[in-house]
Amino acid sequence: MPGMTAPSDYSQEPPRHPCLKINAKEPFNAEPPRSALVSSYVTSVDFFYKRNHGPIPIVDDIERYCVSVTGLIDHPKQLFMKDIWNLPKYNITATLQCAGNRRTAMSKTRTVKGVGWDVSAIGNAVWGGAKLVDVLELLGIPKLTSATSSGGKHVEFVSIDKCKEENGGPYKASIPLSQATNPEADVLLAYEMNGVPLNRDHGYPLRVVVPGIIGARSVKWLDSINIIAEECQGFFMQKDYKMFPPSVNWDNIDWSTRRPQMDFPIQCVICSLEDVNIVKHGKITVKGYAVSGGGRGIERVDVSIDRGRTWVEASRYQKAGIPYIADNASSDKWAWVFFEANVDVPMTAEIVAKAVDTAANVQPENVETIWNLRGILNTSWHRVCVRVGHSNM
Ligand SMILES: Nc1nc2c(c(=O)[nH]1)N[C@H]1C(S)=C(S)[C@@H](COP(=O)(O)O)O[C@H]1N2
Ligand SMILES: [Mo]
Repeated sequence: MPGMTAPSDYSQEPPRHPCLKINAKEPFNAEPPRSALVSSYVTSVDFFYKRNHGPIPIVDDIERYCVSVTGLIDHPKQLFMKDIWNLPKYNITATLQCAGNRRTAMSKTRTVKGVGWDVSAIGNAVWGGAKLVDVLELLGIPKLTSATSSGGKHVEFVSIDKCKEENGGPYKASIPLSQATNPEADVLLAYEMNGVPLNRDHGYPLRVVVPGIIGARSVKWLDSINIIAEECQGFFMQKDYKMFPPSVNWDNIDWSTRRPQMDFPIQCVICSLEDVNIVKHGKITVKGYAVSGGGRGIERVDVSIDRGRTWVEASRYQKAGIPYIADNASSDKWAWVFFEANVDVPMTAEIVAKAVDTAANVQPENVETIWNLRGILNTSWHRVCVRVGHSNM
């Protein structure tokens, strides 16, 4: 790994914003307060959740840093940053969401294994970089290829961070070659986040961003790209980030029976309120984010103040002054949509939000029905409690 090294301890971690809520210190895992998410359509780098599995790598010589592309291709190649910078640059606004978002709430039903997260293991950024499709074209793989002549069907991304789950080896993941070579899938090798070079926490100098699928596949600190026949056999593809039914426990689990999770399902969360709130009067603005996987737009967000007996439709927007229309060219396909509804609640109320995507997928009513032992993909109706009165009541 020329130009980049991976520390084996946490003595050289980067500085972080003091407002982040730390869910695990080493490796560093932290999320912003809920209210910070809805204060800006593009999440600031400081407030963007940080999800790591080892110490943060260090670039000691950017001139020497390169990504090696190997595997089932005719001409393996080393790509330096200048090669990546030379390719057309794209700015893609995409929401990254950890599969473990809202895990803490799922663990209240039954214990789950994994770092606890509230509702902010998600963020929306403008990622700047080269499209993977252009990089692969440099290597002789044409657009819209599902298999290379030597049988390559998957693109594996390998980092250099030392992860205990990999017995000290690097984090890795793969996506299908057909997705990697589809220009419309917008898979990026990103070197910028919100117009500035990536910082160390988010993958400096180069990371993968795969829009519309769980954050786990967007590998940071990219070291090599391998064209392989079968999907990546790493821990995070085969022994983690898979969705199991509620009947599977740690005694009867068979990891080989499930596919690695890719798309994330329809999700929405109220961010203007905490789990329990005491408010002065009943007029409340309910504001939050909604997002779906696979580039599916947000068709509707419903809000209820009576536990889901009756509903009102919230307004939706991405950018101020531009009406959001799902699947329209004016909207950011891969980005979250904010929703807002003004409600008048009685003395006490449970406020609920649920979203519907353009395929008419809707969030499940209860977390119990989607409980899984790793606590991933909690997309159940988001509920918060409100009591009208004084805080000293
Ligand atoms: N090299 C590397 N890439 C990684 C990870 C990691 O630990 N190491 N974590 C993954 C997970 S699980 C998520 S959700 C996202 C988080 O990206 P962020 O820290 O930039 O928000 O990065 C992914 N890429
Ligand atoms: Mo994640």
